[in-house]
Amino acid sequence: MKFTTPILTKYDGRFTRLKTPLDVPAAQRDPQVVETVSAMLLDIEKRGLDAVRDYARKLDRWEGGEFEISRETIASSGDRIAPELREAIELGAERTQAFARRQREGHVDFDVELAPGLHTGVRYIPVGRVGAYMPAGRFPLTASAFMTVGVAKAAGVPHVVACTPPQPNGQANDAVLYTAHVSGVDRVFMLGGVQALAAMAFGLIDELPADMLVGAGNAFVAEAKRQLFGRVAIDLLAGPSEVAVISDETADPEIVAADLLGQAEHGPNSPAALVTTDEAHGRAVMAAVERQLTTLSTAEICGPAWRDYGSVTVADSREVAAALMDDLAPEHLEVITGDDQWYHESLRNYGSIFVGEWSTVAYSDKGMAGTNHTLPTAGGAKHSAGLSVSRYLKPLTYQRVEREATPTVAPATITISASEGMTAHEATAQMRLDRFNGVA
Ligand code: HSO
Ligand code: ZN
Repeated sequence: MKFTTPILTKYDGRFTRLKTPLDVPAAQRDPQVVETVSAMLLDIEKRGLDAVRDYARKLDRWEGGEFEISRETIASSGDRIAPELREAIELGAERTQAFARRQREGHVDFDVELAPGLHTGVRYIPVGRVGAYMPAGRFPLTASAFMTVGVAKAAGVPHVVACTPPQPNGQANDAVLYTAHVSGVDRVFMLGGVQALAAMAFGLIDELPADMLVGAGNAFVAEAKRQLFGRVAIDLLAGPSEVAVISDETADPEIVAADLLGQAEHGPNSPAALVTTDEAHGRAVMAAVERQLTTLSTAEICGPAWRDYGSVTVADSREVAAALMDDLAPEHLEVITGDDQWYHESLRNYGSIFVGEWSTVAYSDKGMAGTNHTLPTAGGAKHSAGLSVSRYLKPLTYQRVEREATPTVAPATITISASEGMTAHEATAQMRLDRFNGVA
């Protein structure tokens, strides 16, 4: 199959945006998707498990029986996969946990005495109940539970349930089950899509509703999370996976091309952007992509992605290259240049950065780099970071005000409350001040 390449654009000094999925209507903003999900959520909330069963029959080809996957089936999933896959999954769990535990140590409770007797502080308390969605779409994305279940457990979440849709053979994917198992999952249900998220959020399959829903899925799953947000917390709303590379003449075009195709593989609408300070290098990468597409078994996916969502931009300085990237704010950003450290220190907007030619996105995708692969897409990296231990922790504040602190808090509270006309607020402070002064 022959795919046309994107055109190489020379950055001409005027501000141009790189191609992003925001340039096309995102699936989750498709009114059809919004309406379908809304109707399903209302129906499931009203009719409960009966509605879940109806949707499971219709959409998951579920044939009755328990949704819950037994402890034995989960525990023995490792025996049903190849030994080298089992070992790879164990390594991924170990790495992801090690990174997450280290990040957990960075959240340190504190207590500060802001004035004599005025003690305030923060305690990091994990969310109580997490529901993780483990997708099994075009590819099973085995590592997903490291990031959702495993990191939640490292944060100290006491109860984590997971849902995964049945495969065409009616069973859950064993590699996915084993990943969830080694990540410490408490319960797993074989349930897909909107009905799975609704069942977790409404407490229909577990004893209690989930407080937070995490995990990637298709446009319907993302839309369900968006509509349930508020009632539950969510990790983020993921669109098509993205990759961007900044490289120059010091980079191997074959490596850059492979890494662009490496994420374009996620789907025909997965953007892959190259920004380079060297035109000849940009052209060499484009030629390498074409060559690699002729032998790649998933060229049917990567090819259209590259054709429709690929971009190659020549910037005339590293400052311009960095500015273009910060505006794109890609999910994954690779830097393969003679100036890697400068870029690493200068760039501000990305889900996760991969510095140097030996760092490739797939290492993080599959859990081997220890970092989380659940990252903001579609420019979300401008305002948010990806999933991590921090997302599962609530920095809860407290105040313990001793009698002696009263003169440092009450009078100003009285003044502000009185000026607002909030008499009842004023009274709470006045009463204490009077007692402190011994007049009441
Ligand atoms: N790149 C995806 C995660 C993934 N890819 C897992 C392959 N396996 C979203 O960050
Ligand atoms: Zn990926």
